[in-house]
Amino acid sequence: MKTIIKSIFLFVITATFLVSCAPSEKKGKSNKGVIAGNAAEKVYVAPGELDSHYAFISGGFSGQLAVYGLPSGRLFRVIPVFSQDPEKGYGYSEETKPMLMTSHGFVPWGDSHHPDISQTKGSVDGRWVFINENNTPRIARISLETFETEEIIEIPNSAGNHSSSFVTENSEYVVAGTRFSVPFPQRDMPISEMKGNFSGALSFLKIDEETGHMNIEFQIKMPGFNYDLSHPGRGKSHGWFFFSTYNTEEANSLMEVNASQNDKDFIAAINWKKIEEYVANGGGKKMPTNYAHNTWDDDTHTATTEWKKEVLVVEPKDVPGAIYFLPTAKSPHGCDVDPTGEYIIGNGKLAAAMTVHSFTKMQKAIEDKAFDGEAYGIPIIKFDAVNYGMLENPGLGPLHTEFDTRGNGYTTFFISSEVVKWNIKDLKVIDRHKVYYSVGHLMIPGGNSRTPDDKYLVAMNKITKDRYLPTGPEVCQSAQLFDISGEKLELLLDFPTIGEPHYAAGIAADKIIGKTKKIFSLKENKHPYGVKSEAETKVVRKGNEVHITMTMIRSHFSPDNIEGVKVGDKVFFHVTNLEQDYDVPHGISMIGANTSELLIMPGRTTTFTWEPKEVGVWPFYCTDFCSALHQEMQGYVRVSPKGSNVPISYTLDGDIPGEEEE
Ligand code: RUQ
Ligand code: CUA
Repeated sequence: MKTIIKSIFLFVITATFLVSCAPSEKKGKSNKGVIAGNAAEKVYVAPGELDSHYAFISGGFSGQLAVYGLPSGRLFRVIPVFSQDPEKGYGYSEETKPMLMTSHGFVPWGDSHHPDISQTKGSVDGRWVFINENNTPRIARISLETFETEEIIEIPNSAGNHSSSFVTENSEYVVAGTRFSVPFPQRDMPISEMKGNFSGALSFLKIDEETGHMNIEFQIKMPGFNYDLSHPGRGKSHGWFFFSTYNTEEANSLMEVNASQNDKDFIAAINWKKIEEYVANGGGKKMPTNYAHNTWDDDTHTATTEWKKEVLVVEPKDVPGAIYFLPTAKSPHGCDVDPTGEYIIGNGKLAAAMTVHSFTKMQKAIEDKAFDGEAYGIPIIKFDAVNYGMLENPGLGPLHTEFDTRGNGYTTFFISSEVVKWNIKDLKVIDRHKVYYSVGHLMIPGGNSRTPDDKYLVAMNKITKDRYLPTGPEVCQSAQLFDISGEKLELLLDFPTIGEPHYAAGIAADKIIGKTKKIFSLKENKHPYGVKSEAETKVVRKGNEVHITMTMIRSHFSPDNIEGVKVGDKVFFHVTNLEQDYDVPHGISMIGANTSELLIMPGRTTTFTWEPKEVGVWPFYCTDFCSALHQEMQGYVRVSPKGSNVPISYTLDGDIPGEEEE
């Protein structure tokens, strides 16, 4: 025990030393002059030109997903996913609130980690991005037509949904694996009795080919280890999924020591095709549960929550031959599969060497029953029978690996702050490059596919220190762009990111550009309060609710004068943007409304509520500078005392909307 504490202590000291000495090293290797000039040229996207790639970078603790261009590093958009976003009214408007519903109630924040783009035949296809939420386990699907979150599904029997949301090569499944083992199902029990009594759920969500809708097809009730990361097999290993584990010790306290006892943990290899077959033949048990499935309807512009009451649970012992453990160097973090599907790489963050397993050897070992005992009934394959080899002393603290099409892996090293390029076949380091500092994930566009688009590599760093102008105690989070087309890694650019950039997914821009949506068709607007023209606008009282059916168009609201509202009323603004032009949203906000503005896209209807507390004449206005007369885009609501008899009336320039034509 003592020696372990000591070695962890040393490990941390080394880490601190390396991080703190990095700046001077950087200064010695100044980036000025001709080289910097070349790098500048490589990232320069001239005014009016477009980037060649999209990068979708997770916001980590911001809960969102940010869209950048490569190579420029320019930020285009923050897509709200798991957190409320007042800028876009997401999670504030009545239509989007159900997106954030969970079995714990309305949860306004999430921790987003791993975006992954849908695939067809082993290549990213630009239809959807999936991203996991770690804290209140969920997976979201974002449309790459609208760049909006269309679906969020909660994952029951799970906690810390970290080994997620990776997609198989034909988008058959997206997975969710629990990082924290928990009682399954949840129940009241002493924490100290965790060992053998907690479980780790690995969930397989089927993706509908047409709509992208997710459905939890089955959950595998695994031993109570921590399932950290995962990647699908591809090519020859398609049909398998690999999950790294740590805390195979099943410790429940002082984890930094107690979960680092075993010299090896496992990569769990799951033959999902076999389990799929078992389930198709009636296998598995339906277990009662309760979770939210939130879907966005693009016709009604409204999200709804469906409550799911059961989940199909598969016990490993009931599907012999479907699950194996591959011993892997100490507490692996990343679990990555190369583009051919042959090599499975365990990034053992506490080990001196990286483990490279061979899929071919794994199959042979299974055939030969080359096992080394079992864990909870799951066979452990003999290390030598599955291991292709070790990458010895590549650096300190390996976390994640991505690949190019030329047989190379690129691994991040958190402690030694570098990206290392190595050849998988000969297990030899080819090049290494410092990053600033303490890199976590890295991304090569199409990196989780059979066809990486391997010109650029983005390193996502945890610490920035002296790289940017200081902004108080916290410096911005940051990514660094490398050119990997040559033999050596070339650092091109630093650019700041939103929140903590956990992971990213990249894709060539031309796979998306042609299909992004420009407007929502007003004709097809099926929102219950949607209207097609100003003539249909109205204000209706229902008890103490007042429903305003309003329109907006350059440069006025209709109606823009409303009377008859009383203190104690709940006022609903159902607002339709009548524009049918690209890039002409309007906004609306009301003085004192306890919610955000709405930002409404052309053809859309969106709702916010306002509960006036004071009598008076209160203005509302457009919040998005939409036209030369944007400042004139405004109106008034008259609020009378409770019990007053001012009748409901509403006008646009003295006319009563709806009566103009008569
Ligand atoms: S983690 S820095 Cu959430 Cu993917 Cu590895
Ligand atoms: Cu509409 Cu400003």
